[in-house]
Amino acid sequence: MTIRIAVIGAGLMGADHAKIVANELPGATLQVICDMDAARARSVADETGALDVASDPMAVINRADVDAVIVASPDFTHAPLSKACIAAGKRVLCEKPLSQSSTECIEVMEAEMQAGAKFVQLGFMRRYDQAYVEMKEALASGSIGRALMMHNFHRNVETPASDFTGAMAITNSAPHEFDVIRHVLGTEYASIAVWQPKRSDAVVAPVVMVLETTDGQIVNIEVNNNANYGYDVRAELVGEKGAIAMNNVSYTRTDLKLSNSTRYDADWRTRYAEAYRRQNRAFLDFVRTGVFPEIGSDCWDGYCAAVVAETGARALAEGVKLPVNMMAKPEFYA
Ligand code: ISE
Repeated sequence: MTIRIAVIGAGLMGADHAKIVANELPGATLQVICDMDAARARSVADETGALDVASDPMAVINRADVDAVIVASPDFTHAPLSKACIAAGKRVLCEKPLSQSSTECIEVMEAEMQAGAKFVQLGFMRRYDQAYVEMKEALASGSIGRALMMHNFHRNVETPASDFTGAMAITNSAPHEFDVIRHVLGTEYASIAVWQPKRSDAVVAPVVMVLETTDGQIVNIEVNNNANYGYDVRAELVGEKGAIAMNNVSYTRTDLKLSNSTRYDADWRTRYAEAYRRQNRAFLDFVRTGVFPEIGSDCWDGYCAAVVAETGARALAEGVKLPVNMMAKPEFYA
């Protein structure tokens, strides 16, 4: 039986998810594209062969011919739409963040707990990227010994929006690192401190964060949303016996004039194309079986990312290192 999927939001990420559902998810049907902008919904539907278009997300979630939902609308809609999916008893793959407010994340967790089952998988797709998978395996096998440090870079060509700020580097971009690092290390954060170099012409200067984990590891993260040259994510996990670093994915190298060069991706959609495919296949299995994907991000993970981001934004504003204070993990998410 095919799973009929609605994609809510026909922007960059919605269009990308629609293509994956249409072309790379055997067993799924792209049932509806929903966007408040009817022309945008139509254009994505035409491109992907979606069966229908709509403009009211709540109505779409409740349609009898929709089995599962992908939410890729603006950030502030993620939590209310996830709650609507829970109320309708439908599994949802919700783009990150679950919410930028940890209080709102708690509300979604409460809705899930009341429903008695997990319904929300979060789109922290990096967990499915092979580099992070191998880092986690290296720790599990003991090959590099116990983890000591993790170094991370996250660079975009330019800020995604003109009103982007340094705080948003922490609340919009860094949550990917916050999530995948605690997933790889299997620990939580104890504190965060944040710095920004001063640049006279800065639109958004880079942000450098240092976090301590509850297991005593040190994590540093540079987020540079205006790196100019390409989408560049790097990570190196340092253990007591060795280290494991991510290689940039590049199929070719050009040799010319006594030098060689490789290409950068323009953004995350191509860099993480395989991770998105794996994530969305895991979501389809979740819809079919009701068993939450082994390495997927759930609402608790969304809450953790939101708490670290909120604390990081305050640490930047106040210029001090702050403790990361999280609620006790509910038994339901253990
Ligand atoms: C964007 O919102 C994302 O989610 C991307 O994956 C990330 O790389 C980028 O920095 C964010 O702005």
